[in-house]
Amino acid sequence: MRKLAIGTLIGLAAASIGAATPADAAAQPHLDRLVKLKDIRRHQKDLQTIATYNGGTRAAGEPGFEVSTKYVVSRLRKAGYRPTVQDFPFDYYKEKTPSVFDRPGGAKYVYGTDYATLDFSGSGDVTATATPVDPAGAGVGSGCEAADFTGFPKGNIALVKRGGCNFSVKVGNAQNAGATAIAIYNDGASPERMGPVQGTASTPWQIPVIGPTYQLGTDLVKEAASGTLTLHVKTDTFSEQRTAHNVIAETKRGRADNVVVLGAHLDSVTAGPGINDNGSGTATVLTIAEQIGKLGKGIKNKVRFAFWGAEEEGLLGSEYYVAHLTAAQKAQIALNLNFDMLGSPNGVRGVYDGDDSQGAGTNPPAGSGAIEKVFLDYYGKRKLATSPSEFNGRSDYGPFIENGIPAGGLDSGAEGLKTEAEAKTYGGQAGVAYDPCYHQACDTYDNSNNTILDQLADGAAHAAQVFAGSTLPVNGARVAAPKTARAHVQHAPTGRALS
Ligand code: DTR
Ligand code: ZN
Ligand code: ZN
Repeated sequence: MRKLAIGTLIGLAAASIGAATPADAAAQPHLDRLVKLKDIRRHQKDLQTIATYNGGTRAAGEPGFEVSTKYVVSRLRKAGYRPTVQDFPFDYYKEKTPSVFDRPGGAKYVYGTDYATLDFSGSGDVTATATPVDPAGAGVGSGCEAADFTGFPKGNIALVKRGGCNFSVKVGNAQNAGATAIAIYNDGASPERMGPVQGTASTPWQIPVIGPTYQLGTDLVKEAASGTLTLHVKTDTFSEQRTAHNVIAETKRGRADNVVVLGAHLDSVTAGPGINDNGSGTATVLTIAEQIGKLGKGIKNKVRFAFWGAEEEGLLGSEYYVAHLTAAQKAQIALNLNFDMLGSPNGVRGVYDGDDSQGAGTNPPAGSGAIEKVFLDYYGKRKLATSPSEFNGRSDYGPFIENGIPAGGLDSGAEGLKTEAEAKTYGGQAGVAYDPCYHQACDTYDNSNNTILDQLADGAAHAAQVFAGSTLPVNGARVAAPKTARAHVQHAPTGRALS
């Protein structure tokens, strides 16, 4: 009998961190079992339908995003929440027709193979002499300093090498110097930096901005340096300010001063429906929201669900959200969990490297390592291998960690290539992208590894349950101290204030 009681307590310790009583343990269902793949796939199917009937995309500023927002709001209401919709402005951009790049009377370059158009390129039809700008990259990068354009012949097309500063800095300097177009070619600094430059110039510009491959760019620079090179660039783009939204909802139960934020971005890129990126995270967080009420008194800390808008435009929704919190509201957030790309077809089980054990120099806020450990312990127990995912801020946890809020999360990989070692561990194909449909039209309902999606959703649900119960190892918050002790803490504080 006694032995049995101890056994129960040990079982409990795996699901929660301290402070629970055996009575809680008996009542606790397991959220990872309540969050079912079938429900996640249903949401993904609905998001696919929304995209299919709205021009094939759910990108911010498009009808497919507006309908996706309404979908999440209505599902949350149905689940008993009172969701709020937070609007924010952003610069909408689209390329109306694919750009043209050629040599008058000569070679025609292939869009998507030889070059790409950068986001926020202006429109134009320019035939002019090409001038290499600081091709050796003296000082900081090529075209990063206004001085790089000293003597630049007004009206010419600037040939600039990638690297050293944001694309927008190079474009701004070129435009100021009187360039009629700018080609920012790749720098060949790594295998991923050989192809066409697919990037964003951040804000709308007047002049066309294209990104040739490393090979084409260096060839053009050579030619321009040894004689006169005439190029033709034509772009047809559109930009205006539009409104995007975050959808936020939270549990009624739980401490309001120690909130666990679970987030996923709701938007896709313009190229496709975004059912893995990020219908998978959206559907998982939504399903957790639908099921978490079954934990009842197991919810000691409020759980807030966030469906971010315009992540693909540069984490705009999460940035706006964090920037518009008061200092007091910020202090009430215990941690952020982020779920972006959970079902990559050639994926891995990635856990954000919150303690930077890989030595990437990411300097995560204290507590992020404890979050990582909750995921690692969970998969360790299930004897499922995981891989550290660089904690580089490339998704919506970025604005949280920048504000010192500990964060963590899961992902199955994006455009990176699966290694031989990963193929041995997880199956799939080495040398092929984790998600071969990343940011493409083929990121549909069928673009999913349901085994990995199921396992990552389990981990997400487990972590949500653990932190709804206690965030003690992450931020030192102790759930519901006994009343007498609380009264004692309220008077006669000593030493330095903590908040
Ligand atoms: N932010 C993602 C892609 C992405 C790239 N690296 C990571 C790491 C962890 C999560 C996501 C990602 C996108 O939405 O495109
Ligand atoms: Zn994406
Ligand atoms: Zn994403």
